[in-house]
This record gives sequence, C-alpha cells and structure tokens, in this order.
Amino acid sequence: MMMKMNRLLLIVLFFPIWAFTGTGMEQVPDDGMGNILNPAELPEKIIIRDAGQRYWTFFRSSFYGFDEFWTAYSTDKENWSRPLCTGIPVLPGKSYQIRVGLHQIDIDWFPPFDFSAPQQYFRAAIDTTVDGYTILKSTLYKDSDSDGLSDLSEDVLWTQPFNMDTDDDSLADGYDTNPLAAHNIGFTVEEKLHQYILEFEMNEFPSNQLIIAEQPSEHPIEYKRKKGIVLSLSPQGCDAYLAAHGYGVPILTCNVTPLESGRYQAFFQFFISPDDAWGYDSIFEWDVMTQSFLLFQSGKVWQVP
Ligand SMILES: [Ca+2]
Ligand SMILES: [Ca+2]
Repeated sequence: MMMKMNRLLLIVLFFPIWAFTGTGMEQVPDDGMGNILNPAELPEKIIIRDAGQRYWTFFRSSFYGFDEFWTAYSTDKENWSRPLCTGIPVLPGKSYQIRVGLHQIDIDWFPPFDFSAPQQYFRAAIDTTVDGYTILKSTLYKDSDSDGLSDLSEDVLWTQPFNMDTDDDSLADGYDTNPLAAHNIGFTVEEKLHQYILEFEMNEFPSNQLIIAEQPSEHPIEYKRKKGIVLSLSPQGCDAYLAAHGYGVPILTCNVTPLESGRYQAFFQFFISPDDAWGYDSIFEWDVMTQSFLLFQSGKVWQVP
C-alpha cells in the first residue's frame, strides 16, 4: 500500500553554533568496560531541546579512534541514554551548526515505519563547506542484531551487524572489549610474550580510545585491557583497515624472535602514522617454573607478572 503524505510538516527548531578548536585526545568517562560514556560528566558539550521537550546532547569523542560527534538524549539533563556515534567527523578549527528536527517522513521512501509519529532527525553542517550531514534517529539507533552496538558503530569496528557475537565467544559485540578475538588458549611462548607486551602497553595508554593490535600469527589474541576496545587484526587486516579509514587509530605491534641462547627478542612498536612511530627492543626468557617471563634489562633480571 502506497500513500502520499506531506513531506515536511515541521522542521528545524534551534540553530546553535558550536565551534570546536584544538586537537589531542580526551579522556572520556566510562563504566570500566570501556563501553559507556556519560555525557553528564563531560565538560564540553552542547545541549539542544526538541519540540517534544527532550534534550539532546552532542559532544566529541575519539572513543573509536577518530574524532567524531556522539549524541545522547535525556529528559532531565542528568540521566542520559547510552551515547551513540553519529559518524559525523570533528574537523579541528571548523565551526559546526547542529540542528535537531522533527519531520513527517514520506512513506514512499520508508513504508515499514510507523508514520503516525513524526520522525526525529539531526542535521549537522560544517560552515566552510556546502555539504551537511542528515541522520534519522532511526538510522542512528538501528541495531539490526540487538547486540548493543549500532549498525553505524559495527561499520567502524568491523564487527558483523547481523551477528550479535562476531567472534563466537558468548559475549555480545556491544559488551565485548575484544569483539574480533575469542580465546586465549594454545599459545606458543612467542605469542604469550607478544600478548604480555601489548597488554602492558595498552594499559599504559593515556586514553580509552580504540586500539588496533596487529596479530603475530593467524591465531587471534584476546587482550585484557582495563578500558576501551581492542581490535585484533592480521597484518593484512591492519593494511585494509588503514585503507578504509585512514590513520587515526593507534596500531600496536610486537615482533618476537627466538635467539640461539633460548631467550627471545621482542620488538615493540606503536604507530600513529607511517612516519610517526615509537618502540623498543627487549630480551626475555620464559621461566617454566613460574610460568612467567624474565626481562633482561640494564644488566639486571626482572620477573614480570
Ligand atoms: Ca548491532
Ligand atoms: Ca564476542
């Protein structure tokens, strides 16, 4: 059944302009799982009220590695819904105009929708370009597999939007801090050392933003990180991710080489761009008695946990 309705009944309510400047990572509060951001605790945000007396906040976050606008709604400005990534990029030094609107959608375009209620939509424009972004709330909140992660987010995280547990470890994608890696069993000493060094480094990381860990082999490693999401990708996967999204997500690598002495040389590197990396070399030995590594550094031996 196709009916024609008025295309736009009620549009655009407020026109606040918000200029973000500067770059750098920010700490975004979370629940310790690295999944929940709390707008009430964010110092830098805008709040817009819609015609239905609901408040919408917009704030920037690099939780997924790229500086983007996130949004959440509230009725009292204290308790907010789970924030969602809009996919709208923050470009340093640019001004933004963000509008929240209500409009009646044309049922020729969206026949399955409940068109008795006006649909909410967001529109954001960058002042120096003619291109704007418009997102329907139904698109923003679409979670096809009900795993707690929106389809927009699954696109960034390379999880499967129609499979609620991409890595099949019984943790739904939206609650899995390593959504692409399942198990920690059957690792070689080289893989264990790789895992130890990367876990150490990612827990020293100053932000909870997304981190990519380059796998040492075809065996995906699940990392324990105190907060934030880790994507385990093969070297080819890292290249493909960069080709798709560009630099913006830190990539941690560690190459482990067995030495003739029975020890292992570990070469850690942290890439933020092709010509901007930081790293170190260390020598380790696997201690069978304690099932842990010994670190040889500055003429001393350290037992690592
Ligand atoms: Ca989902
Ligand atoms: Ca999972």
